[in-house]
Amino acid sequence: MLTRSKPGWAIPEASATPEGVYLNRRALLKSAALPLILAASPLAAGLARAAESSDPSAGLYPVARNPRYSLDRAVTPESEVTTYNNFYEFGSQKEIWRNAAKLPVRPWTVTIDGMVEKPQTVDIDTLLKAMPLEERLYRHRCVEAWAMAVPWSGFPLKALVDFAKPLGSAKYLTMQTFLDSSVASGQRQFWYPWPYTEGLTVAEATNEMAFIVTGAYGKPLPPQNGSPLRLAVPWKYGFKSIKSIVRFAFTDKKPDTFWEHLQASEYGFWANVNPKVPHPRWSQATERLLGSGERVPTQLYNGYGEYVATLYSGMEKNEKLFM
Ligand SMILES: Nc1nc2c(c(=O)[nH]1)N[C@H]1C(S)=C(S)[C@@H](COP(=O)(O)O)O[C@H]1N2
Ligand SMILES: [Mo]
Repeated sequence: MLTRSKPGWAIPEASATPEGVYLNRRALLKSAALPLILAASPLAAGLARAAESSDPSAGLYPVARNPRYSLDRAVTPESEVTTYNNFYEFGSQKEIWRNAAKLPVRPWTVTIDGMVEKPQTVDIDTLLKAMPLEERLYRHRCVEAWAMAVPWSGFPLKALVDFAKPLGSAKYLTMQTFLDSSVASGQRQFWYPWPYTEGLTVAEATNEMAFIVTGAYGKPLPPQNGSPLRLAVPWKYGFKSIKSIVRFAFTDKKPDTFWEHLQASEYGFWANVNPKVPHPRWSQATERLLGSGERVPTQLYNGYGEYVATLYSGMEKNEKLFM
C-alpha cells in the first residue's frame, strides 16, 4: 500500500523473515539468567516476564480471556506476528521488526485532548492500572490481502472514551503515533504525512469491538506490533489499527488520516472490509493467512457484521464505506 516506491504487496513472500532463524531473546534470558528453582513459582513467572522484557507492565499479563470473542481459525504463530509487520515509521518493508523492536516504550505518556471536559496527559502505567484488561482472540485483515489471528490483551476503547469524558459535540476521535525520527528513520521520509494519524467516529470508538491492545500472547505487546498501546478495529482494514499511540483527540471534524491523505482514491476513512469491493489494484475476495499460507475467503466486515453493521445503516448511499 504504497504510492511512491515499491509497494508492500509487491514484495515476494519468500522474503519474509523465516520462522526460528533468529535467536529467541526470551528463551535465552530464561535459561541463562534465571535460577531454575525460581522459575517454578507464579511469583517467579511474573519476575521472569518482567526481566525478559524490562517492561514494568509485564506482571499484568496474562489476563483472563473474554470468551465472547472467538475465532473461526487457528491462532497465528507468535513468531510470524512479531516478525512480519507494517510499521512505516521504520520502513516500508515487512522485515523491519528488529529496528522497530528498539523503539523505547518507557517513559511513555498519552495525551487526551480536544473536545473533552478536561485535557490531560497520563503516564502509560497509570492508565494500564486504571483500565479493565482482558484477552480477546481477534482476526486482522490487512488491505494488502494478508491476515492473521492474534490473542490480544488490552481494554475496550470505550473505557478510554469514558475516562476522557468527551463533550457532547465531539463526533470523531483522532489518534496519533509518536513522532521521533531519531528512533524511527522512516519518519525522515518527508513525503509521508507524519505523524501517522487515524480516526473513528465516536460511535465506532464506543462499539464493543473497538479494542486498545497493550499485550499479545499473554505478554506485553512487542514494540514492532505497536506497544505500548495500539488500536484493533478488526472489521476494518489493518491500516486503521494505528500503533504506538501518544494522543487521543476528540473533534467535530473528520480526521485527516495518514493513508487517505496520501492516496484518497485507494485508502479511505471508513475502510470497512468487504470481499466484493476490490482495491483499485487488486481483489479483496480472499486473504492469505500468515503462518500456513492458506488462502481463505474474506468476509464482510471481516466476519464482525453482527457487532458493527448497524453503525453504518443508511450510510451506504453517501459514503464510501468499503475503501
Ligand atoms: N503507526 C503505524 N500504525 C500502523 C501502521 C504503520 O505503518 N504505522 N501500519 C498499519 C497496517 S497497514 C497494518 S496491516 C497493521 C500491522 O500490524 P502488525 O505489524 O502488528 O501486524 O498496523 C497498522 N498500524
Ligand atoms: Mo495493512
